[in-house]
Amino acid sequence: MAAPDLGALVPDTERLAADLAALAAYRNPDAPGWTREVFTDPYRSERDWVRDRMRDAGLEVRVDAAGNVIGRLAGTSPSAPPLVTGSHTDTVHGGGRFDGVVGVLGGIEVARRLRETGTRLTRDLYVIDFLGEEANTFGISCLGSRAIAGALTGAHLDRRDAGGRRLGDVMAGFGADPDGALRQAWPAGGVHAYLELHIEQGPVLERQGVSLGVVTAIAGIERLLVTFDGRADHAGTTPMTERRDALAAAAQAVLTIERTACAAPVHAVSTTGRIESLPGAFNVVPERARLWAELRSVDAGWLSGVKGALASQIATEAAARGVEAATEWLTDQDPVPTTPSVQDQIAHTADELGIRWTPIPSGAGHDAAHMTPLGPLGMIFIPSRGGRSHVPEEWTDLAQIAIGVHALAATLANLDTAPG
Ligand code: HGY
Ligand code: MN
Ligand code: MN
Repeated sequence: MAAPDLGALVPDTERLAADLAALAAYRNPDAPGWTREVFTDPYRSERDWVRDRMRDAGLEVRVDAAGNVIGRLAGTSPSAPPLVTGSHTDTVHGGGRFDGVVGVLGGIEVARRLRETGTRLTRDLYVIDFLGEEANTFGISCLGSRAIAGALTGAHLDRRDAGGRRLGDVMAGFGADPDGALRQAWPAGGVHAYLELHIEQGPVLERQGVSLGVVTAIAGIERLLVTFDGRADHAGTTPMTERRDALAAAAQAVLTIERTACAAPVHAVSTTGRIESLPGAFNVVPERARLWAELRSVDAGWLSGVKGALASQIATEAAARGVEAATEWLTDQDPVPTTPSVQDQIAHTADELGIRWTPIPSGAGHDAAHMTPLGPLGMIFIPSRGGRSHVPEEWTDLAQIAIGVHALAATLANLDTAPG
């Protein structure tokens, strides 16, 4: 079979812009920025739109038990291990227009361009809009990709949110089949390669003036919930030396969590994203406080090793205030190195297309991190303006998105004929 004309696979930029604008219209009008959280109505209607766009692009579309929207473009040898691309279209609260979206719409545009240029791949190409990649109120992200990888468990489905809702019930209410989602894992090693296009969500590519990032590793994430129990007292009459102030202990823990990452000898970040305190009155010393935080690193040893030390430091500091601190680890997502042969394929393809690239680790988590059991995996990054993401200001120029989609299409075409 003749080698594909990679130059011809350049995306239709106007069509891509129209898709980006159409998808961006699906958001919660009462929330800031682009808010399309998992299981919400804007998310539900947006995925119906994605399903229709996949069909318009000539893909056979199905929604699996976990609620993943999966489009298939048949190859000439459907029995060969397939190629897979995709990402997510759910957002954080007050998020932006490009996180995840460029990977889903980019995959659909790749399918259109392959068909329009008559470029028949040997292998089937799957384009997936994974369910619920973002962290949610159940403390478990990447719901759809975990299900495909066989990593979604019954314990996950039994998780409850602050309102007492059970994840499995909420998935069923959204139209998924949660018990079926536990039995739908794709065969281990059954995929020729998984390749995801995503915005960098950081400042590196823009600062280096480079169009493409070849992702070398995806950071692991450890999320924790710490509960502090002190004693409520009158805020006016209780001497400072006799208080058991749960919120003061939590505030100290926030800084301890921050210092833990700052002092790390390897790549590490930490964030306390939420804190709450009870009874929450001006004139009562807080009796109970809770904080939700996360640690991230591409260094697996540091990330797993730091947990014990951090939990005991938080408990010791709280005890010095007469407050009891209990740490619960909510999720563990190990750091995932991408596959060197896929990294090389992306880099080689970018060279062929004359696109400047640089190797880059991902501080953000991605569905790709869960695709490891299925086969070789890679990610392509495109620049984020000012390094901003998870905010309404999130932005990537259309021309940069087009370069990323072109690189995605051409790398998939090259991977198609590359040995397994
Ligand atoms: O949180 C993350 O890293 C990803 O954007 N969901
Ligand atoms: Mn994302
Ligand atoms: Mn995100």
